[in-house]
Amino acid sequence: MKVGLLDSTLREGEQSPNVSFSTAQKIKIVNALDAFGVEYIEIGHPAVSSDIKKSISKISELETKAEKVIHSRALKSDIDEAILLNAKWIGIFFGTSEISLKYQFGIDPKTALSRIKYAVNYAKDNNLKIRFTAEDASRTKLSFLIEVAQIAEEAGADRFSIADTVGVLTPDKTSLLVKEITKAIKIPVHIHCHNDLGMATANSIMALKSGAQIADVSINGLGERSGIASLAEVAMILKLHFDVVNKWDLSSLIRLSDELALISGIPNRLNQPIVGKYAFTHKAGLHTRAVIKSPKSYEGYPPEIINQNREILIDKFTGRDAVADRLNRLNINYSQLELNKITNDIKSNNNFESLTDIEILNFL
Ligand code: HCA
Ligand code: CU
Repeated sequence: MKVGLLDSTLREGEQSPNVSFSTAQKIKIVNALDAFGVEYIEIGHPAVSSDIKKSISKISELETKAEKVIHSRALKSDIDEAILLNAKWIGIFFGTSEISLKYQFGIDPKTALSRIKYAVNYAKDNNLKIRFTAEDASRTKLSFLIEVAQIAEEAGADRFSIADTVGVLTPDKTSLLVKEITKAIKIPVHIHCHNDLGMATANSIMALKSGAQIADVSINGLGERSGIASLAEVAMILKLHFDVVNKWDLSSLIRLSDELALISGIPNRLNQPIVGKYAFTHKAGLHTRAVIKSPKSYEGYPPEIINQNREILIDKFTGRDAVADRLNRLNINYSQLELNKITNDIKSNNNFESLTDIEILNFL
């Protein structure tokens, strides 16, 4: 499958409540994303604030393998800012649903089409590469969305992005939508999925499977409200289940995620898929016994791929094998009789927290 990722941690991610990155933090994130290997990095929307504009100007100077995209409304003034910042790629967005036309712009569909055409034309005349996004595409009447996509293509857009701005798509609806749009235009299609129903990752994967070429993601899925699709999830699924050739460094995912949790102040859930502390922690006696024999028993993929730790808890759920495994790791000699006794003692201990090595040794 020929696909790629656009990371929007610096733009969409910074729209998370109470999150703001310093320029130094943004530079660190850009370098880490570039080392990971994402194909595009959205570096911010200059019109939002003067400090965002300053950081975009600094980041624009960085040498990266990834293409950097500057975000912009369909307004001459926004596009001019991007030109002044030496943008190569601009991401122009315009809300196309009836709700957007009525409440955001107060205009009719014909006026919307002419604004889109003007903005894309203007950016093209200034030699920018353009990704045009139909904001709220998922709630836009399909016939109008197709008109929008075709006008954007005609006016010179290089890419067309479908935004599920309020996260209402399902995987089957995403697939149908992407198929209709890819049939109607020749330029590559992108997908931007919000996670309001917890389906951003599934929808992004379905979009790529149905003909979209780039999926928008952010580290830890940060973004407005419940955020967007998570980089770790989309990248892992593509690597495990699809024949992707991209050279993404999966082993850096945990570090990226931990660092972002720290600087954003938004921690991962402990049981977050892939990057959560418990993603490879085994507890029930039956599970731990099987995992000690073969980790595959209760792991869908090996944690080693992403430098994640495997943990086997010792508590009242524990069986003899897990205790023996832990004692062996600690280089402790024991008889079968001792092992039985420790296991029984641990199982009758009602503490709900799992035991540390020291606490286990105290049972000897
Ligand atoms: C926004 C809305 C947006 C835009 C996506 C894009 C969305 O916060 O400006 O320009 O590609 O979800 O529609 O994030
Ligand atoms: Cu968004």
